[in-house]
Amino acid sequence: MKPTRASLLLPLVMVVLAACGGDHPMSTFIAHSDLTREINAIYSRIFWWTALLFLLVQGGLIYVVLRFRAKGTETANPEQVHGNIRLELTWTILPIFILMHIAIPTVSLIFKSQAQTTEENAVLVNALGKQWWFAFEYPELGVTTANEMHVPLGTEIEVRLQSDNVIHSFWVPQLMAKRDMVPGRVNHIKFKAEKLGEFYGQCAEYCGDSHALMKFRVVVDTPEDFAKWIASQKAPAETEAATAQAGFQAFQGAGCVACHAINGTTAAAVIGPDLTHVGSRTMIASGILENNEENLKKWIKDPPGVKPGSKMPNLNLSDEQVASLAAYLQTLK
Ligand code: HEC
Ligand SMILES: [Cu+2]
Repeated sequence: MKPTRASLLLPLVMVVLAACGGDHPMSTFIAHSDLTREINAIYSRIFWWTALLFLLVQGGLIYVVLRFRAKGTETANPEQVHGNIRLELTWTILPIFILMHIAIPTVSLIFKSQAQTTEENAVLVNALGKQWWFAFEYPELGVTTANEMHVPLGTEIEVRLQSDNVIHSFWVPQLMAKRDMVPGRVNHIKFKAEKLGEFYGQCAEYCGDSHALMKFRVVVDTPEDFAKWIASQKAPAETEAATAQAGFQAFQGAGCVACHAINGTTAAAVIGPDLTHVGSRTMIASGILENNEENLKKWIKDPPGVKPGSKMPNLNLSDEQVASLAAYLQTLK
C-alpha cells in the first residue's frame, strides 16, 4: 500500500507532540512559583485573544476573497470607495484596547516582580554573576555559597542581582523571569516557590567563553530543611582535625588560597567560589560536573580543559597533589 500524503505527516506530528509532554527543566510553560504562574496566565490570555483575532481576521479575509471575487460576468468596474470613517475609527480604537489589554497586566507584573519585599519572614539573597559561575550571599543569615541557591518553600524570596564584571542574566525558567545582572546597579526579582525540589537555572546573556556552561540550581526546601541548611552552612566544615590540617596544607601549598575562602582557616579570598562547604553541593563548576572525587580531580587538574576560558588556571599540579586536594575538599561538608 502506498502511504498517503497525510500519513507522511504522522512522524512530524509525533515529534511536535512529544515536545509538549514530559518533564522539561528549562521549559517556561511549567510554573512552580507565584511569579511564573502569573507570567503564564498573562501569556495564555494573550495567546488565546490573538488566536481569536487571527481566526476573525483570516475568516473575514477568506470570506471577502470568495464572496467578492471576479466572476467574469461584471460589466463595469466595481464602485470606487474612498475612506470610511466608521471602519477606520473601529480599526484604530480596537487595537488600542487590545494593546492596553496586553500592556497593563504585563507592565504591572514587571513592577510587582521587582518591588522590594515587605514581608517579615522574606529571605534576601544577593546573587552575583561571575565569569562563569554564580555566588550567593544571604546577608541577613551570614551564609555565602556558590551555584546552588537554597530557598524555603512558600516564602517570599528577594534576589538582588549584581555583577562586578560583564552583564549576565539570571534565569530559572520554572521559578522566575530572566533578569539582567548589570555592573553598577542592583536589579531585584521576587518570587515564592510553590514546589519542593531542584530547579535549573542558566545565565541567559552572552558573557564570554564559558557562558553556555554557566549554570546553577535553585533548591527549594521545606522551611525546616532550609533552617537546617543555613545552620550547617554557618558552622565550620566538619572535618577531622588531622585530615583538615594536612588537607589545608596542600591547599595552601598549591596556591588555592589566592582565590578561595574556607571559613575557619586563613583562606579568605573571594575570586573563586567559597569552598567552606563545597562538599555539600551536588554539582561543581557551576552545575556542569557532578560533585564527586573523580570530577574534583578532573577539575583541579585542568579547569580550562573542563570549562574553556576558566578563570581558575591550570596549576600544573602532580597527580598526588590533585588527589589529596580532591579528598580534602570532599570532606568539607
Ligand atoms: C586564580 C584564581 C584561582 C586559583 C589559584 C584557584 N581557583 Fe579554584 N576556582 C577559581 C574560579 C574563578 C572558579 C570558578 C570557575 C567556574 O566555575 O567557572 C574556581 C572553582 C573551583 C572549584 C569549584 C567550586 C564550585 O562549587 O563550583 C573548586 C573545587 C576549586 N576551584 C578548587 C581549587 C583548588 C583545589 C585550587 C588550588 C589547587 C584552586 N581552586 C585554585 C579560581 C581559582
Ligand atoms: Cu553569563
